[in-house]
Amino acid sequence: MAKATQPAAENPEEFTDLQRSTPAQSAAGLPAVTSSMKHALRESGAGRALKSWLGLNQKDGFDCPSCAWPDPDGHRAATEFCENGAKALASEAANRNRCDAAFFKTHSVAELAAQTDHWHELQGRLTEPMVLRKGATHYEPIAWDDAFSLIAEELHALSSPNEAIFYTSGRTVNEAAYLYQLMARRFGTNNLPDCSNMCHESSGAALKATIGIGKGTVSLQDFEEAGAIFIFGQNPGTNHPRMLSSLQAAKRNGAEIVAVNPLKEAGLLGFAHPQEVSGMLGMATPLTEQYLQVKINGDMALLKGMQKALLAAEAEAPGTVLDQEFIDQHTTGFDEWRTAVEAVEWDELTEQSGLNRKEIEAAADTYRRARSVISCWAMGLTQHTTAVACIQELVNLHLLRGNIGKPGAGLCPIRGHSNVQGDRTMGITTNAPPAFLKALGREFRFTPPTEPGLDVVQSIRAMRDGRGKVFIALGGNFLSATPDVKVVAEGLRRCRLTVQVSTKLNRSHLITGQQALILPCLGRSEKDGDQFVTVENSMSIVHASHGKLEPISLTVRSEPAIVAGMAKAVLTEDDTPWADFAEDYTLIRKRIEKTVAGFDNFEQRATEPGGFYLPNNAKERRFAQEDKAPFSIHPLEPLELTDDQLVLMTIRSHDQFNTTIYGMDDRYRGVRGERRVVFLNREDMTARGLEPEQPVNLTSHWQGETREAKLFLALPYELPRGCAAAYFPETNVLVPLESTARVSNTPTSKSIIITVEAAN
Ligand SMILES: Nc1nc2c(c(=O)[nH]1)N[C@H]1C(S)=C(S)[C@@H](COP(=O)(O)OP(=O)(O)OC[C@H]3O[C@@H](n4cnc5c(=O)[nH]c(N)nc54)[C@H](O)[C@@H]3O)O[C@H]1N2
Ligand SMILES: Nc1nc2c(c(=O)[nH]1)N[C@H]1C(S)=C(S)[C@@H](COP(=O)(O)OP(=O)(O)OC[C@H]3O[C@@H](n4cnc5c(=O)[nH]c(N)nc54)[C@H](O)[C@@H]3O)O[C@H]1N2
Ligand SMILES: [Mo]
Repeated sequence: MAKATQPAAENPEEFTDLQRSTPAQSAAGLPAVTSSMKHALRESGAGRALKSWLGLNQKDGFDCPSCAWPDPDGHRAATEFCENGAKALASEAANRNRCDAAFFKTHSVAELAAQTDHWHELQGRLTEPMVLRKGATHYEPIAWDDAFSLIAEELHALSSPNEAIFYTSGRTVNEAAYLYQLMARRFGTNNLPDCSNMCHESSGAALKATIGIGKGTVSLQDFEEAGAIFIFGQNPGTNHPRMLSSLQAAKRNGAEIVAVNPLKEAGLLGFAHPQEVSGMLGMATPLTEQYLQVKINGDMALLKGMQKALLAAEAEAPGTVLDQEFIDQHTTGFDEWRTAVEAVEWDELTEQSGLNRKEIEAAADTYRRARSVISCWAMGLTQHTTAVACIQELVNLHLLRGNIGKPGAGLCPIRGHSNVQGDRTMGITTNAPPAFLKALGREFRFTPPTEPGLDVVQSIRAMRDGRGKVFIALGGNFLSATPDVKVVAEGLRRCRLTVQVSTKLNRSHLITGQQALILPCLGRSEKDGDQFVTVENSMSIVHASHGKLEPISLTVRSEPAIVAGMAKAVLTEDDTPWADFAEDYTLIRKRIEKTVAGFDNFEQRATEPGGFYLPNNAKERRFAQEDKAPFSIHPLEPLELTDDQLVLMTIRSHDQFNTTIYGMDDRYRGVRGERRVVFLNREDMTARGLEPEQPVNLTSHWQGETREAKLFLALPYELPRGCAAAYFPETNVLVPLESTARVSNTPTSKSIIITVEAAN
């Protein structure tokens, strides 16, 4: 049982069955449809699978639990789903297997911890509340009320409310999130870390300081009107497949598309629409005009290069390139900023971006020629030390030609989890705006704490150091999703109690505090009596979601009911009607309406077909500083590497949703049957004397510390020299806890400095 004591994400260090083929040149089409069917049928009966698909993203149906891409406003095809949405749903609807009391009686925690993430995924849904008592080897059943009493007892035993940590993952619906933050704040803490801390926190921080709102400014309509679309550090073919239909439509309307990515991702090269005949037959629309294979972390140099080229073009033909009226009316700091950009040398920019001057100038030219430009980005920009600065360089680029707040233009951070943006709107944040805290205090007659709470990285430190003693998670898989897994495991084990509100088994149920609870909840696809819930998508549209499937068991509860149950047990002096909230979500929505801006007439507007938009000042060109957006000045900050070091980005395969491993294939990249692979440039392999498929060990280097992940198969792949890629969460052991983005404190999961050695 030596393995079981390992903090897991690095386990098991065994190979499965690698098969390779040529990477794909386009995404979706028939293979996507057949692949979704395969997953659905394996996990549940044909009837349940079909029913779940029919309810997905329809106007009276439920919101897809996979990504946060919005649904089209007008006509929806009977199958408005994508391959990976279907997989997410198949996973949630799974009813072949169950993790019930008998399951936990058969398998000890140690035994379960030695299994792979993929095996966990195949065990089906969690169906009843379970407790792991002090010193026990197995989980055993516990009544809901006893579980809530245990939580109350442990929370009351703390010497300060700040010893409790309330984590949220981004699938949690608005109503549950609202109650959860209220409970934490009434209990007395702002310790509300969330998955966003590891995800788009850098985007929020960058945008808030410049355009005044931490969200994007575009709608689906803008995609139809865009003159050009730039896609930085995002792999939509896998992670936001429904975005491909919008890109295809944009392209047909004449938009030029530019991709910026160290990897040639199939979904950025071409798209075969599965709902069109030509797409089904595999005839793909080529998507990108220009594909810039930037070096990892080289985007800032590229963006500065583009800015420099635009300034030069303006100097050559004054009045034709920049939108001077916009700059004068809506921005500040242009002159200082221009001086700083002009001073940067081209050599530095080409060296750091890995692109030549012609390529950069061509990208600038596409930007200049377009009447309106949208820029999209995801984790390729947000998980670096300089992430916030880099995103602000992108804002600078948009300010130059007024590409914010006009049709077909804007900034578009593509969110991850389906309701991560909604959770923030509901107050899941360590540092809530004073106006919100004030409204909350007034509505519920208490004084909310104002001291900022602990984010993900700070929470890990607190648990490691014994300052965080009770850890409660509303969804997610904290152990496997966070950096420096061994430290996280040590921290969780030090806790007195860890609590997971979850749909499916994961490692955070297996590396626990001295006592642990599993509280199983309904999935979004399931009926919750006759109640509905609400969510907010990546484009600030709030809408209702109605579950359609029969609940997996009668002993699971909804997320709002679980949070209300906990709160009622914990906050005994409190007159908040927690039990009523659990019975009737309209009462929660009334409170949201009274305390969160933009939710007037919430109940009615939520049920209108398609929902409603939240207000967005940036769209009206009312920005951060007295309605103006500052130009931001940032120095270039290249990563310092020695000759033998590479930069590793940790990315998602096609068959996973974050730490949930649906399958072992990464179809578009031509890799099947194996996840322990590392993609390397061929010449970097030769320089190290490595053969294709040779087993290697990875060592990360951070301020004199090293971390190891053993046994990966080296695969030659088309990516810039000095760059490497491997899958998350297998490589999270390599991410140093203290290596985070400036300002946002997001772990630098895309800039890990490593060396690669042959394993023997
Ligand atoms: N099916 C599926 N859908 C998902 C998820 C999932 O796991 N599976 N996860 C959801 C979540 S929470 C999120 S946040 C999103 C994530 O969506 P993505 O951000 O698309 O996910 P990653 O796999 O992390 O991909 C990052 C992309 O950035 C590129 N990249 C890495 N470093 C750099 C860099 O320095 N510069 C540039 N320009 N590019 C870089 C990589 O090559 C890769 O293509 O997807 C959401 N949707
Ligand atoms: N190295 C590296 N690390 C990363 C990243 C990376 O790119 N590289 N990406 C980061 C990003 S962008 C993110 S968002 C985080 C993700 O971090 P998390 O959100 O914490 O992780 P997930 O894997 O999405 O969580 C999956 C678990 O959520 C539970 N779950 C699923 N649906 C529901 C539901 O409806 N309700 C409830 N209560 N539970 C549910 C299931 O039990 C499942 O096992 O990981 C981050 N970690
Ligand atoms: Mo994310």
